[in-house]
Amino acid sequence: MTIQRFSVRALAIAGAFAAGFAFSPGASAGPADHTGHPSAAQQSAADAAGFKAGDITVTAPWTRATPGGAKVAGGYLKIVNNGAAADRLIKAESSIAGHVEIHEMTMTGGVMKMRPIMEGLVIKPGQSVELAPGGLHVMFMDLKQPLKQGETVKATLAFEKAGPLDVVFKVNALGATSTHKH
Ligand SMILES: [Cu+2]
Repeated sequence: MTIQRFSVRALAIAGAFAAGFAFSPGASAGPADHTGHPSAAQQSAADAAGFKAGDITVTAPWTRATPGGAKVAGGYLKIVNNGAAADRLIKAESSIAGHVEIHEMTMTGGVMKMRPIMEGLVIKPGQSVELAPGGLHVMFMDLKQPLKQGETVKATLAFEKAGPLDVVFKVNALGATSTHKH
């Protein structure tokens, strides 16, 4: 039931993307206006606080710019479970990808291979799971357009208990290995 409800909502969200809604963090440095839009400072605070649904908080989602013709891109983020029960990341969707998988890296015969986690990614109560290069990651498959540095990618993560959670991935430079910028 949870999955069905998520799918309906995700479709609605994908439609909103298609309508051309643009997300531009830090585009304006002005003070908060009176139209209800967050100021740049408020947006930065929201980014720092992360994306929350129920007991789940997701922080710092990022991906990489893709070379021309690339059809896949990895997505990285940290998931914190502040609840008293385990939760699972069971699904992810984005309008920029034909589909999105949750992958882990495994060493097989000395070769690192990616494997979809079909049963979902468990986040134990009071613990966090980091999706990072070389390990767990979200995989955007069948990319519909190249990812460009400085842009953002919207996606919806679905948790078994916390439900759907809309997040925004920052697109870092081609070859970037972390979110740190100095
Ligand atoms: Cu992968």
